[in-house]
Amino acid sequence: MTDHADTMAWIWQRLTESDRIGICSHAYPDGDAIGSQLALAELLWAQGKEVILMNRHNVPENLRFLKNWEAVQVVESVPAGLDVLVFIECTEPRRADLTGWEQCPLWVNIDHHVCNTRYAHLNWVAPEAPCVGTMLYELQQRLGLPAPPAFYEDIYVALISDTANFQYNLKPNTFRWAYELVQQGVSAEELARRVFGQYPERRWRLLRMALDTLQLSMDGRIALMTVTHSMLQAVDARYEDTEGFVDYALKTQGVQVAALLKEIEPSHFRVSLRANGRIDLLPLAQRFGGGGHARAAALVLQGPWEEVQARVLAALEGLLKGE
Ligand SMILES: [Mn+2]
Repeated sequence: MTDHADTMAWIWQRLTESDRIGICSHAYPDGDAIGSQLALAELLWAQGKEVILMNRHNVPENLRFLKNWEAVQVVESVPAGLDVLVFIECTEPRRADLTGWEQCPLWVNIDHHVCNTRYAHLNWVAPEAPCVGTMLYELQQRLGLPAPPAFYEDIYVALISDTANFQYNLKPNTFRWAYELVQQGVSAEELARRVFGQYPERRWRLLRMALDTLQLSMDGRIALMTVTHSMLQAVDARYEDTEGFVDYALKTQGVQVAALLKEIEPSHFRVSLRANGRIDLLPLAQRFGGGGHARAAALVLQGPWEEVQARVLAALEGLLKGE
């Protein structure tokens, strides 16, 4: 495992030398994004720092129990006058979907995606980490930084979000971190219930419609599912309500790759890809301007549904044929 001790110490030093610190994450933030933003903020607040937390989109409803979640602002532009801007979980600055970031004099990039372009002045990229949250936990532990109880909860939520409650990204360290966080007083069952067990009814109405679209191709090795814009409107649902839907497609006997086509705006699809086994989705996602991890990647496509579906299917067939 790469030793990031110097990088994290250097980043922490530069942060503590700054007064106004901005922390942003990617568009449509998830549990790792929000948990990691709040965790880093807790460490900096403990040092008396001014921290501005911001994202392009709101905190998902199921995470609105985390301490200080209200501090995360929804903005289109990074405010002026920051000393440093930290990008959490952004493979490239444009993943944050914010303007004005170029004005900030110092950029810090903390991420665990292997396809990260190392765009910042200070880059800490740890593809071996199951989530960004555990990177920040390592920073806190190694530097012996004081942290409030909320810090450990934030990290745990990041960890269960990116592992889907310990189904993916499981290495020995994953369990060591979980063990240590529970030892710190984190209530694992309570947090799992909060994050995965309190969904609004509209999610199930949407899921029912989405499951109706499930179709298998290539002798059942490829599964495709769709959530159209009109489905979202029919149950007054939003993008975050589709979180985890693609897993149902993947968890079908014989399926090796699954795709969920999410029509966020008319003819504007965000495509989530998942793979079982040794398939690497990343090159495919990158060919379409997307990114992610080997077994979980995403991309954006424009066009009518039939066309988008045909392109995704052709790409996945090519992948399985080894083209
Ligand atoms: Mn992540």
